Amino acid sequence: MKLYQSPLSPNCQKVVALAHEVGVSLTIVNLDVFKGQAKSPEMLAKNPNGRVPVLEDGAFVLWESNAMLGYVASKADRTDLAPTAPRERADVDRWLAWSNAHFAPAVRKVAFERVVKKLAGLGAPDEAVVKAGTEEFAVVAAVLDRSLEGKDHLCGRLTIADFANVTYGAVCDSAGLALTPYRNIQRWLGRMMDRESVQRALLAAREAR
Ligand SMILES: N[C@@H](CCC(=O)N[C@@H](CS)C(=O)NCC(=O)O)C(=O)O
Repeated sequence: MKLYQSPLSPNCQKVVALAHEVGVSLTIVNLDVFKGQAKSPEMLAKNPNGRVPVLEDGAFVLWESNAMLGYVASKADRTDLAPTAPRERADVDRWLAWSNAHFAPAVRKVAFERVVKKLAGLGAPDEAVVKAGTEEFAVVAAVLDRSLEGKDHLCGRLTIADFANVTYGAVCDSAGLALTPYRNIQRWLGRMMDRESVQRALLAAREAR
């Protein structure tokens, strides 16, 4: 399988981490999204959204990182990570949707202003956006923290829901989003970041900086 990606993107890192976790081999093609490489005619033909990641498995092309998590887990026959029983599946789907709709947008808002702009030479952070993102983050982090009470993983045991959220959790520190008030998130994030699969994905990202 081939993954078109940007190493700095949490959406790409989560797919790489899961692939390491389940032993699926990925051929990585790095694109410079700041130079518009995700929006070249060739890439737009693969993903009309002009974004990464894009996964190619033979003639099958898939975009949306959380869909990729389900696909990669299924290819590896890991129904423990992507369950099929209706309620277990729905629980995992809930956290995939929540990540896309709430957690990722809040973290991304602040990370873009404070981390990406610096890396890409896009000027100073817009403090109004940072403030709005930080307020959004406080709401979603409280939800995540409460949901992790008494649990090692989001759905009770390790699933793709943890992979969907971990790389956004991992970016909080460098974005200046403090996790100190959220003890359950800290414990869960520490547990996830101890996994070799996650470490390998994040190391590749750091090396690319
Ligand atoms: N919902 C999509 C979001 C993809 C996305 O926003 N990717 C960003 C990198 S994290 C991107 O390609 N940005 C480049 C651009 O918008 O030009 C997913 O989860 O795959």
